[in-house]
Amino acid sequence: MRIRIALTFSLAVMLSISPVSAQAPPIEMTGKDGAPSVYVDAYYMDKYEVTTSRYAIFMQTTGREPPTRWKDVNAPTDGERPVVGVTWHDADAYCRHYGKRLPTEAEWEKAARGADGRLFPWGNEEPTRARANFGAAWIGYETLAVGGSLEAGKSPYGIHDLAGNAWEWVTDWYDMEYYKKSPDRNPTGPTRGGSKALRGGSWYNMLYDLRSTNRNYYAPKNSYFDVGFRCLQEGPK
Ligand SMILES: [Ca+2]
Repeated sequence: MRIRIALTFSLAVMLSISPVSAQAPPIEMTGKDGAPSVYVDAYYMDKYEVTTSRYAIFMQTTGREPPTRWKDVNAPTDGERPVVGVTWHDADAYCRHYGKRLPTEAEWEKAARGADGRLFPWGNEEPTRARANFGAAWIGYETLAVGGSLEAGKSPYGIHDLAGNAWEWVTDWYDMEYYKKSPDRNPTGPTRGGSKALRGGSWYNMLYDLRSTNRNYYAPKNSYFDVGFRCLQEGPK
C-alpha cells in the first residue's frame, strides 16, 4: 500500500544552514496499491533532522520553552543529535523563524522514496544498524544518532535519517482517507483535523515501522521523546 509520488522538477538538497512514546504509535500505510500519483514541485529539504545545538540557538533567540527531556541534553556530545520532545507547534515555529516551513507528507515521502518508489530511503532492503537508528531503548540523548553518521541510510537525494532516529512532524493534518481524494498536485493535507501527521519512525520503532509510506499522528500540542522534525524551503538562499 503506497502512494506514488512523481516530481515535476529535479529535487535539490541543501545542507541544513546547513522513548518510548506514551503508547504504541498508531500505524497504517498510505493509500492503496494503484493509488494515483501526486506531483510535488521542487524544493530544498534539510539534509539532517534539526539538531539540539540549532534548537538551543532558536530558544535563546525567541525565549521558547524547552522541549521534553531537554535536561538530558549534554551539549558537548549531543549538539549534532536531533532535538526530540518538541510539539508540532514548536517545530512549526522553528521552521517559520528561519524562513522555512515543515514539509508536507507528500514532500517528505518524495524525499524518502526517490523517483523509483523504494520502500526505504536506501532502497528495498530491510533496515540494518548501518542504515538507520531503530529498535533501541532510551538511555539518554546518546540513544539518538548524530545526524549524518549513518551514511548507508541516506535517501537518493542525500538526505539523512529519514528512516528512524526521530519521527518527523510534517505540516499536514492527519486523515487516513486523505490520499484517496487528494489533489493531484502539491497536496497539503486536510484543511482541519485533530492530529498532525508524522513520518519515518524513530529509534524506538521496529523494522517495518520505518517504511517510507508509514504514517503516524499525534495531537499537535503533545510531545514525545522520539519525535523531532526537519524543515523545507522552496528555493535556495
Ligand atoms: Ca527521522
